[in-house]
Amino acid sequence: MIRNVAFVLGRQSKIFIRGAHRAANSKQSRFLTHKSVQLPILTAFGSYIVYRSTQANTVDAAEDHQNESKWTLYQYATCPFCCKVRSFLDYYGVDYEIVEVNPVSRKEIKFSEYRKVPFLTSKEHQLNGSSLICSVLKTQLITESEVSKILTYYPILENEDGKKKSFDYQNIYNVMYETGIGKEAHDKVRDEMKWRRWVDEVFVHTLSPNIYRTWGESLQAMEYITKVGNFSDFERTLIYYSGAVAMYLIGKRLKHRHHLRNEVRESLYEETYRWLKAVGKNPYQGGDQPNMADLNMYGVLSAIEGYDAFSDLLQNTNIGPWYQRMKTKVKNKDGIQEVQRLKAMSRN
Ligand SMILES: N[C@@H](CCC(=O)N[C@@H](CS)C(=O)NCC(=O)O)C(=O)O
Repeated sequence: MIRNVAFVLGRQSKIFIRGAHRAANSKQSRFLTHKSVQLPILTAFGSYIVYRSTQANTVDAAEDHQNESKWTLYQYATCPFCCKVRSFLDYYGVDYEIVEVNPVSRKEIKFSEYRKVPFLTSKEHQLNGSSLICSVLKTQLITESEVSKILTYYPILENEDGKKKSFDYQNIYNVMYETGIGKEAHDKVRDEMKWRRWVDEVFVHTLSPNIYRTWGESLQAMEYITKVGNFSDFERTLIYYSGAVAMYLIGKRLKHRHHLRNEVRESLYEETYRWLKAVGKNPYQGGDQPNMADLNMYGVLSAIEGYDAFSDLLQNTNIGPWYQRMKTKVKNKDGIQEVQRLKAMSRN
């Protein structure tokens, strides 16, 4: 992950170290090449690597967590994509339980070929990635079709880029209205899909550089992340300090990678205004009621609630009323009524 402490850990520490080398030619070089800073970070990462190699990885989380509840969400509590899935599940009143994955050992997801979170499992299925999860479950809620049938609408394509193989689900922003929809509804659906993609490809990238913007903010984020995440006491202490340093630096890299403004708050505000323009005079982007774009935007934004970046956002834009409306909708599980309405409409 590029958006959360988990990013610092595991294989991502390699990226951090590579980043440190690159930064030797940049403004960050003064910081990174200073021995008083390098040593504690490298010691911390060194001890982490030794520690990780001594961990036993024998938990079969799939079996442990598959019994009572229909769906199990594998997540990092603070990851925006996971927050997005939780908001979706809560809004539609879907029954689920959570497995908080340890970002260091990731032993809870050893059984899974898909190496990221969030993913959702049931006895028969595994849904990988936040947008696929939302689209498949929304389709299931309104059509009541079998998940195995619904999954055929989201085929996986394999990409081979040199040695690297990756897999992409298709149509992840499509809810499959099996009965077909009229022209007006179709235009709305296209708009909804466009904004859902924007949340994943644009908006979400403004978050990390903003929550790790300064040393103070980076420590604030790490304090929260280590508090709610699944860490051992040893990892918690190690990550609080080394993670704050690493994420501060990674935040700067991400700022460049995603072409954010030098003052990253400006990018956060600009993109938020873009969203508010799409909402327009209506209470929601979906009109009188939230659509999937509202829900997804609310979900990722809720990942930074409590941070300075979020209070600044409330003070400098007028996102507050929309955010509050969404929060209430999710809390009240209003999606349950929406599904009933949609089902009644398709019967008539
Ligand atoms: N497109 C995926 C992105 C998920 C993602 O990037 N997850 C991060 C956590 S926020 C992750 O698991 N990264 C791998 C890791 O931390 O090892 C989605 O929408 O779910």
